[in-house]
This record gives sequence, C-alpha cells and structure tokens, in this order.
Amino acid sequence: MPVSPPDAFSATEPAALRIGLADPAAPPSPDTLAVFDFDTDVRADGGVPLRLQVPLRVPPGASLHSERWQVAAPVRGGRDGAIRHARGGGWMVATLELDEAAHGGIEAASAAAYAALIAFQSAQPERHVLRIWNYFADINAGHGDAERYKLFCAGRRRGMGAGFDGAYPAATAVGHRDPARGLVVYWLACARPGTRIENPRQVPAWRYPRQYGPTPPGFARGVRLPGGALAISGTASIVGHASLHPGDCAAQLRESLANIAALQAAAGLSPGFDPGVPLKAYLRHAADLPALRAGLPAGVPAQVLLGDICRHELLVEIDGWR
Ligand code: 3EB
Repeated sequence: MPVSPPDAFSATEPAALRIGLADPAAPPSPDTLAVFDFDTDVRADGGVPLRLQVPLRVPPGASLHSERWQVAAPVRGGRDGAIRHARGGGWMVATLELDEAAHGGIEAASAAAYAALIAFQSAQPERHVLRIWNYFADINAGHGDAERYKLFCAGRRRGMGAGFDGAYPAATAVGHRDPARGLVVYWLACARPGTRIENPRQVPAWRYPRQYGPTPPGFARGVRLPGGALAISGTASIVGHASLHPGDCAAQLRESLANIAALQAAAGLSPGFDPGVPLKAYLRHAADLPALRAGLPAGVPAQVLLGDICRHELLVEIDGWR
C-alpha cells in the first residue's frame, strides 16, 4: 500500500512514495530510491541510488527484511562531502555517518552532523526535512546530565541552530551496539513542507522538564507528509513526560501503541496501520521478543531490531508510518 496515494498529486506535487519490507535477496526494482539493510557486515553499494547499512542487529529468531523506499519518478544518487543521497519525484533521502572521536565526542559529533545536514538540505530544492533517524553507540552511558543521549540532544540543538524553519521534524534516536560504527543519521526531505503533529497524551518532547536533561529533545511526535501520510516518530511508554511500566515490556508496548493511536487521532486519522507499510520495533532485550510478537498489531509488517532506548527504564520503542 502506498505511503502517499498515487492519484493525489498534480504534476508539481511530490510523486507517490512507497515504503516496504522485502526479502534481502530479492533484487531492488528500478524505481527504488533507497535500500536499508539491517544486521549485516556486508557493505553493498551497487544497484540503487542509496544503500545504507543500518548498524542494528535482529534478535535471534526474528526475521530479517530489507527496507525499500520506492518513488514513482526517475531516481538518481549523489554525494556531497560525507553526505550520500538519492532524490526523485520531489523527495530526497540522505545519510551521514560521523566518527565520534574524530569530532571530539558525541555532543560535538551531533552538532557537526546537524550543522552539515542543515547546510546541505537548505541548499536543495527538497529543502524541507520531515523525518530523521539517529543511531549511535552507548546511548545510556554516562550519569545524570552527562548521559550520552543528553549530550546528543545538546549537540543536535546546537547544530540545528535556526534550521528546520524553527519546526522540528519527526525523529527516532536509538542506541546501536556496534563499536565499529559512528553516529549514523539519515533523513527524508521533500520539496514541499510537512505539518507537525503533537500527541495530546504526551508532553511535547521539546517541552520536557529539566529532570530529563538540560536540552529538551528536538523532535515532533509526528509529521504529516505532503500527500497525507503520517510519519510516526519513535514512540515509547511515556505518558505526560513520565516513563510507565518499568520492567514490563508487554505493558510498555501497549502504552506505546496507545500513544500512536492518540497521535493518529490528533492527525485526523483512524487508529490502526496499513497492511503493506512497515513498522520498526526496537527492543532492548532479545528475551522480550515473545512479548513483542504477541503485542504487535497482526497483519502489519515489522522489522524487529535490537537497540537501546533513550531512557534506561524503557524496553521498547516503535516507529513507522500511516
Ligand atoms: C521519547 O518519547 C522517547 O531524541 O530524537 C523518541 C523519538 C525518543 C525520538 C529523539 C527520542 C527521540 O522521549 C525517546
């Protein structure tokens, strides 16, 4: 099912963008904008405009898919310094990986990544950044305000400056466990702006109180894309600003799905998911896979990935599309 309906656009509107999961062995179709490979050490670059080796593993027993973004328009890839990108039909997807040590730590690397992202994207026809994923190692390491997630938030805020037109994109930030990889950021941009959606069940992340760190996280709970699809940010068991159900993955998953349903309602959509449009589920402990499987919506494709959620008490986080 398309993420944006093919019939909804005039010639100047973005083309239909489809996001799906495929067998990793299946060759990508010619309309493929980008391929995201998980749980692999093989860096495959050929054949598609952009291919990213996402530094996240799949828990034992869960299936491995290849995430593919297709657009109903000619596609082409390119490179600008450390940024690799692909564009087509009014959409752009781009990725940047920075070595933390070379940039003086996670805060400085995050500032550099976001400054580069803003400088690059604001000079493109696809200048509206709608959705960003952030993966870096040891997200919960460090104590209090020195926890690495909080340093990332500070660097991100500094690097984005007055970028994003003062509006935050939807986002995910999850800890990877691959010491050979750096700060990996990838994003979706468009020639047309999106619309930010906040969740009435949750305090906007950019208004979290001081106890969660000196710099509130700069992301929107969701963004309505041109064409009407909803990009759903990483969603966890947080109500108001408090983490709920510590130690109980099944209950955290139910709370996360209730949050997504509330976000969908705030966007004017009915609750639920599209049968062909994938979710990603990030799981702190592989042992919680049965609870995750039992609680995920039936009939909706999902890639389960091992990763650390940005608060140590959180065990699961979901992101996706509607
Ligand atoms: C939360 O709601 C959980 O810092 O970009 C989710 C999605 C979370 C994005 C980010 C963090 C981010 O606060 C964590």
